[in-house]
Amino acid sequence: WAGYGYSISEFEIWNATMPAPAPSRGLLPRPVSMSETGGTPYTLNRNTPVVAVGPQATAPATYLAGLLRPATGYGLPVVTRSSAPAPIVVEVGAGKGPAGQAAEGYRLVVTTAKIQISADTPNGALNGVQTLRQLLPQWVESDTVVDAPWTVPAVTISDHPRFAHRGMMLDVARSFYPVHEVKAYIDAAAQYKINRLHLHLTDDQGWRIAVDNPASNPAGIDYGLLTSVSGRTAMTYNDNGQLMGTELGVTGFYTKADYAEIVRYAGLNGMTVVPEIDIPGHTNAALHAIPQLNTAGAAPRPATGAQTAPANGTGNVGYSTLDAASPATYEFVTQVLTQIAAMTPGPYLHIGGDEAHVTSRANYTTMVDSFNATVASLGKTVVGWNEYAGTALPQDKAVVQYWNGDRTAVANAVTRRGAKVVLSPAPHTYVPQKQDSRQPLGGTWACGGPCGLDRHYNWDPGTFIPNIAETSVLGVESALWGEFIRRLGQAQYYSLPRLIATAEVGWTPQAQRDYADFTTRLSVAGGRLTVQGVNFFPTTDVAWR
Ligand code: TNX
Repeated sequence: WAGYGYSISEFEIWNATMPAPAPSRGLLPRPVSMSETGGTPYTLNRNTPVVAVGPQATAPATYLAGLLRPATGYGLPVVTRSSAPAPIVVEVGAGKGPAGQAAEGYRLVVTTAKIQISADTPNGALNGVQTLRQLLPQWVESDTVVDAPWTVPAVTISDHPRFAHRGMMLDVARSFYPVHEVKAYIDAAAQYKINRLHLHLTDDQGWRIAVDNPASNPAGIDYGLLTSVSGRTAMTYNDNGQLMGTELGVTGFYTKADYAEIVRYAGLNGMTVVPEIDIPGHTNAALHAIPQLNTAGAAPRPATGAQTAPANGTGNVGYSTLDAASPATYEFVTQVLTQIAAMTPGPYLHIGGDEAHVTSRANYTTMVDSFNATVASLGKTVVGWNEYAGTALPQDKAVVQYWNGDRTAVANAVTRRGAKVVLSPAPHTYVPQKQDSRQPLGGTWACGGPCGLDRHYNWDPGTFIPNIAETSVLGVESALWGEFIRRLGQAQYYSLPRLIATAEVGWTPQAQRDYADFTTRLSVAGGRLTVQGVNFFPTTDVAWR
């Protein structure tokens, strides 16, 4: 063997069957309750159908069969039946899942003779499918046929999330991701039960969503310019404030059909899309494209590349604003939000509101109060970054997304306006922050140094904002800002595995979370991600196997 460059012992290690780490069989996120019932595992059979019980079971059953077919090469037809007995069953209906966990809970029972997933809702069943998937050998992730023993250990699992919102934000404005890359990003996250896709669609560097010209258009705005002009811009800075040479961010934009396809694909994967139009700051791309948005007599703003980069810090942010005194501002915002609302089936519309550093407090309040009311009139729940916590939030119908700064203002929004909270504290959820020198472009401002996997794991969303009840916390969200990250490969490299930490922070009860246990379970996930072709960061915190 020596002549071939490897030794027998290495070969044996490579060839050995790695035992799954106890407890919880390497499941991510860790389920609320699981017992190994022992005995002979279930073995998938070439001729077994996947039986959907209940009209709503077809989608999760189809998803399961679709996951299993490429690697097994089995046909796995999905058939519908009205009652349960069969080897593989996905059952959806009121009262089928764990009591009191209708939205997303599931039960998974595996015996020598059968696999059964039961839930009240399709998304609950989908969560059960994602768990089942992790109980199969990692080769199930292969997109071509593998000759492997398709066994599943005998277990009984009853599981549900701690928080309803387990999100990930993708900044497609600074650097664009074509639809197929967004889908791959969804694929990697969905297996960890991430259920919100927040798309940061607009910023200084680009405008990434098509808006049509409306019939009534008093200001004579050509909305097509948003994408024909600012769907091409993308001049970006790294975290040290350096312009990335002549290397532009990726440019492009989503047509309405593209956006509909993302919404559809996210939905198949149990994810709700939360679109963000960042206003009144972070608006250089709109000001550059639409002359009417610029203060009367002023020239349209130049593209972002002409702006001066700061010496260091968070990239070049906070230098643009809409004009509070101009009627065109409100006409434009209402038109854009109306069209985004119409193409978004989910309940949320995010209006940004962050870092409006060149907007006076009074102008900020005037504009954001108005934008809040516009979102409410469209029947959506408004979401904004925590800078907007003090504006006129619609009563019991607003979400504050915390990233940095004043936590008391967020608590006040909860107490006074009945707002809910999504937590994206920069040190715990910002994935462009570097983990070590292998991520040279990453920033260090959030943690005052590297932001490792442990920082993303070791925090409690239930107590993060002082003096509010945990029921006011909708959940957590990982944020992939795009100043220097380019394309899917880098997005995955910076997000994973820290996104998995966020998934578990959002899912697993605090008392059942332990970093050593987490990294032990994670140690077997690297192989699975590798088979999937996901470019994760092999952090030294984990003894990858
Ligand atoms: C702050 S976080 C921003 C973004 C940047 C990020 C990283 C937030 C709401 N705004 O515009 O991309 O820092 O530099």
